[in-house]
Amino acid sequence: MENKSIKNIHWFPGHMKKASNLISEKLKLVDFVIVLLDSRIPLSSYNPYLMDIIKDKKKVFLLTKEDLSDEEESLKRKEKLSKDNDLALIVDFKNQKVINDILNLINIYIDEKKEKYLKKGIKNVSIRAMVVGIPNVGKSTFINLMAKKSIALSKNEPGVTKSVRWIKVNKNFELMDTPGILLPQFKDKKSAINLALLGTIKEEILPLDELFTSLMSFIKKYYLKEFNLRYKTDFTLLDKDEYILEVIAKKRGFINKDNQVDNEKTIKVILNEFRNGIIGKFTIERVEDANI
Ligand SMILES: Nc1nc2c(ncn2[C@@H]2O[C@H](COP(=O)(O)OP(=O)(O)O)[C@@H](O)[C@H]2O)c(=O)[nH]1
Ligand SMILES: [Mg+2]
Repeated sequence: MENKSIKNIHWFPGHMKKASNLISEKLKLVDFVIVLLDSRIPLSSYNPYLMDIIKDKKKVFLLTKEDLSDEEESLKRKEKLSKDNDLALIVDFKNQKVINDILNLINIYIDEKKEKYLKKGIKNVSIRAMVVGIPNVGKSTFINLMAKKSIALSKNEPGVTKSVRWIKVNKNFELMDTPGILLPQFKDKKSAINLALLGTIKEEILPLDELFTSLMSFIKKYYLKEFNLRYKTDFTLLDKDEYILEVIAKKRGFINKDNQVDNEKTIKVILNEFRNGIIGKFTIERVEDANI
């Protein structure tokens, strides 16, 4: 049973290859890559397949959805990601100010390039980047924010790949207007569950009760206090998941006609509140979990 449910959600290697080829092709046109990672699941949004393709490029990691994740964990993750020539920043795209922070960071690369070219007597340099990330991580939101800030409309690039257009953000920086979409890679069942918990992959792919069990074991381990605050309950580590569901269902009136607890509805509501930060700011994949 366990292995069966996960088997179906492995992407065909062909799909992964196609997505990667598209990215490799466009990669030739840029100086560096902006990799978006969901700060709540930085491991599962870090596709090792892609990381291999972009290993020779400089990277700016943006840990997105700062408003939904555990600040302390995001800071630790940022430290881990900022190494060699790579930069990292924790971002909340709901806050417009974030764009300036990102541009300040990118200035580091611009200055490096300027310095290199100045030696050759070239004064005006510009730098180009593309955005990559798994679905729902905030790629479109970010590109739209950049487009609003830009000084020029996207323009077609004659001669090069026809489909590539650039957003001229300022005189030194251009951003490819279409992101590279990554398929999340399910390294293991845990990864699949984490992606399903946040709705990155359809929750129907895993049985809802299994998802709830995983959610509760995570909540019990790290955030029972916040959970109790949200539902005005006093659950302890000893309480069984069925009991927790029953209590919340009754409080919310999620009872069927025949007086049965509507488990499905209750789980869906709790999951939805979890995803939207209503229960609290949570990081599922924590720095002590694994090394990246
Ligand atoms: N709370 C929050 N939501 C965000 C943030 N960035 C993006 N979103 C939301 O996440 C969802 C997916 O964003 P989108 O840009 O379409 O992701 P894409 O699939 O990578 O292009 C949308 O509902 C966005 O409004 C963020 O920093 N915080
Ligand atoms: Mg999008």
